[in-house]
Amino acid sequence: MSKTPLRVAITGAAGNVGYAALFRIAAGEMFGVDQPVILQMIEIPAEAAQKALKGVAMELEDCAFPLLAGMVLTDDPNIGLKDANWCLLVGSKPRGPGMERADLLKDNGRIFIGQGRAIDAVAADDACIFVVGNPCNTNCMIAAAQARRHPRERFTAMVRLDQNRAHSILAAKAGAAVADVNDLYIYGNHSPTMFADYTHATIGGKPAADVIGDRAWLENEFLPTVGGRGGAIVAARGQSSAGSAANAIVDHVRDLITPGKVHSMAVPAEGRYGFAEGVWAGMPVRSTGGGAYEVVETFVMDDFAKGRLAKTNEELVAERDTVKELIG
Ligand code: NAX
Repeated sequence: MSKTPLRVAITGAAGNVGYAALFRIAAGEMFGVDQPVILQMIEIPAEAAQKALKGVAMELEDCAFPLLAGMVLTDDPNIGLKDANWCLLVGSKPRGPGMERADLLKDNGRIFIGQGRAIDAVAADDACIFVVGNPCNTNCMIAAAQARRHPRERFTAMVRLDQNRAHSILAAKAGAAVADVNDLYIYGNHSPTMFADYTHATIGGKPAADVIGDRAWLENEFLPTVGGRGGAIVAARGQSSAGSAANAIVDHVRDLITPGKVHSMAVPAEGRYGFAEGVWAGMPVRSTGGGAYEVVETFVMDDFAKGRLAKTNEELVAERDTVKELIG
């Protein structure tokens, strides 16, 4: 007997990242090749966005995906998030020319308050909420602050693209296969302040720092290259990451529902690794099944790593404080 379809809501469904992610979800790459899905696609009311959304739905139809059990197209979060088992919050307002970061935080804060309330009102009891739209850590914190039915641990934000970038960059430097790089996790904000912890990473089972043999490169080139990769993609492509972001969305969710997988997610920090109370920070987690996880707290940081953690924490605290009044 076939499984009951999962309801997967996605905001910003007609945007770059949404467009790239939807086909992979419908193909079964996120939830498995025996799991039907109903895609509940949400866009802003503007005519152009709704028209584009219709076009995306037409293309999904044209794929004749056997797992695609239905589609909902809407501009209303209360319809799009209704009974959703997964809420992928991808859409957000981009930073305009001359716009202050604080204004961006507040504008997006309002969006995520609205969506957080809608999730609380209409999403499935078992809903997992996954925030991609930037600034994703703080947007996630804002959405979670609206939750009464869903525990805040169910709200996670994406640092997986940063982990994947770090893996590839380290593997290339070592002349090793990506699969040989392990235990490389992202801490803190999804921003250039993040810490891609090479100090515990291994390459072919040996400490990465020994294999690379160049601490200065790791500190002064590797970290800024990972942190600045998003900007480098924009400079090269004229558009921000879409295919790789969609791939990271698939990786985040697939690993979150795969018991035993250890991977990077932004989660409520609760003082772990020295992060402040209330912020959502990237850190390693081990999935325990059904979208649940436990934080891996056993990595002991050296002074350099502690300094990097403090820096990214400082930025998260500043973001939290900027939106404090908004969320009460
Ligand atoms: P686009 O501008 O191409 O698409 C965003 C879409 O969201 C637009 O179609 C817009 O109409 C829609 N939207 C805006 N507000 C909405 C709302 N309130 N409800 C529903 N839809 C809404 O951006 P795209 O390149 O797709 O990026 C989407 C978001 O992902 C951005 O915030 C971006 O910064 C963020 N990213 C985060 C990443 C991460 O690692 N955490 C990586 C990829 C991506 O850059």
